[in-house]
Amino acid sequence: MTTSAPSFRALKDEALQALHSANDDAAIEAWRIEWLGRQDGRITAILRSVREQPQEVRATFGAGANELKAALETALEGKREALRRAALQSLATAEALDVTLPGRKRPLGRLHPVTQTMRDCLAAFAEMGFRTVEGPEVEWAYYNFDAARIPEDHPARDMWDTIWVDTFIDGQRKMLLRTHTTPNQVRVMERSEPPIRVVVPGKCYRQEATDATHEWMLTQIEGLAVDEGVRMSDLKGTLYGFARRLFGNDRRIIFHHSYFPFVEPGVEMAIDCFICRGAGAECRTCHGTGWIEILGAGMVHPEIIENAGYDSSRYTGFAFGMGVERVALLRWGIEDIRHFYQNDLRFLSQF
Ligand code: FA5
Repeated sequence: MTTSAPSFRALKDEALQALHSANDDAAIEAWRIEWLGRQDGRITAILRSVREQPQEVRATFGAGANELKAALETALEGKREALRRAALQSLATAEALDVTLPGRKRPLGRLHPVTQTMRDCLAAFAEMGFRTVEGPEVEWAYYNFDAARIPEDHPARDMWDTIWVDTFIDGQRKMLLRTHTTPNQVRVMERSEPPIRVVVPGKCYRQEATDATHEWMLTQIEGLAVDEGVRMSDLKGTLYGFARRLFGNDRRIIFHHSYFPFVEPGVEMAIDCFICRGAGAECRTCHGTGWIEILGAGMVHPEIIENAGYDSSRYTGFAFGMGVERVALLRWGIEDIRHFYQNDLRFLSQF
């Protein structure tokens, strides 16, 4: 093949034009193979043919061919660089930050009002020397009922009240979602020695028709104090102290007699109704009584003290079981307990 100097220019023009219209990596690579490929590239073929040129033009031909190769290599590098820059440019545009846009608000979470109330209650009892411990939510019928002197035929055991776990042991259901935190009285006494002063918070479950003051899932705090010489007046003093701390001095409280198989005597403590202040016969919250019950309490039954292995002539104790949702209703003047578990942020974010 003999190629003259002017045809080098034509080749160069042709090559550069082809390179110009190659606009991605694949097209550029195809161009490189066509022109500069080591095996069959067109420039490589020209360089191989230098030897075949007549003596008198060989030097000029060789120089022209090398110049053409160098020009195409430079153009190739330039094209690659231009493509890299264009890619970076479009990335910069696509991912550009507009620093003038207003920031996106990240809402802060907060504790559920029942959790806040529970912590405040536990703190009030901690100040009076009560340690917080916990017990299981799925409980044995033994601790929930038998050990608390709730006999087989007690209505609290009925399917209507209790949510049983469908596991049969000796043909009977023996596990349940605890209906109260009272099983922890026995659990704590089994593993410790007097003096005892504990509070046990936790969720409880009952098959309950819900209304403004009843939910089927409720949170209780059980309190237990056992020592020599613990008296009913200690129970009342502790609960008065708690009520003042949570509700202030001007809130009125009342104790009246009640029956729970695990205490003797038993009481209920109620706080004056914040909605009707005792004046509303139709009040949905207190049902016209003027009082909202927040807890059951009493002196631990001597039989339970004995069953724990303590001498009931030496040791006495008091216990209480408080509904935390009821306390939360009262402190914020909420008219319906069911708001707490409907997950409506318009309600929950007010606390
Ligand atoms: C009990 O659960 C006893 N274990 C309390 C107790 C403990 C008495 C220790 C004596 C000694 P009662 O079912 O009354 O009792 O519930 C206690 C408190 O839990 C109530 O005063 C109320 O504040 C709350 N409570 C009960 N049922 C519900 C319910 N369905 N929804 C919301 N709160 C409830």
